[in-house]
Amino acid sequence: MSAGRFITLEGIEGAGKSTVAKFVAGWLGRYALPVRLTREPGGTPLAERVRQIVLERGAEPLSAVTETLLMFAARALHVQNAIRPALARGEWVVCDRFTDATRAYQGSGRGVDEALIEALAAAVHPDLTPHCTLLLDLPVSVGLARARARTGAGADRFEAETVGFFEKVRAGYLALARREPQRVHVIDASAPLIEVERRVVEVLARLQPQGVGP
Ligand code: T5A
Repeated sequence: MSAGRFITLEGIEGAGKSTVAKFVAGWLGRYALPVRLTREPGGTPLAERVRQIVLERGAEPLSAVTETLLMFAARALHVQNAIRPALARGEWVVCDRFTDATRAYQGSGRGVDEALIEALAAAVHPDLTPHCTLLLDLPVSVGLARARARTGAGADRFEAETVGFFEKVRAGYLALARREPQRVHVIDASAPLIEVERRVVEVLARLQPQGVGP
């Protein structure tokens, strides 16, 4: 059995993560690799329930720290009950967002202490870091226009945030990519989808196990 890989997709709303995640899963599937496509927050029945709590625009306020704890509560369920078992079976896990999203949204966007985020990451997924992160980067105005065209008036708690918030999130993501260039690959997501997919294949090809190629 060949070893699985853990691939994550990151970026602001409307960057194309879900679209590209499906493309990645399909591309890997062409080489008969076992693939698990998943997302955060969510990815298991209980974690999906936490997702509903954290995304809904309810009456009760949710502080930035509470939001962070809920993200990691969902992540703990996801890692324990889905990601680690899949990797142990040799599957390639393709995950739409992971801890970099907490670093960018709760850390850079909301100002939650980086030390708290890293302590929670170390507790929830010690020894688990994505092999490869595809950071789909594009101007905030373009991402929000795409996301809003799709969701219309039904925006969730994050989609209802200001442009200034998403500028901070985007800057946080780009800072992560500068810090970890071997893992985090920046892809221009404002390009036509076919061009984005071409760049993604270029990056994935470097991860290939023996016998797998573009
Ligand atoms: N969150 C999450 C945190 O704050 N902290 C955390 O730790 C985690 C894990 C939910 C929210 O939770 C927050 C961040 C989020 O606000 P989510 O479900 O991933 O996370 O929500 P969104 O980012 O809102 O997902 P979206 O569906 O809006 O964005 P995607 O997945 O990036 O975009 P996608 O693929 O749905 O594409 C959007 C539209 O653009 C088109 C697609 O066809 C679609 O219509 N599109 C393109 N059009 C032109 N050119 C391209 N290259 C295109 N690529 C896609």
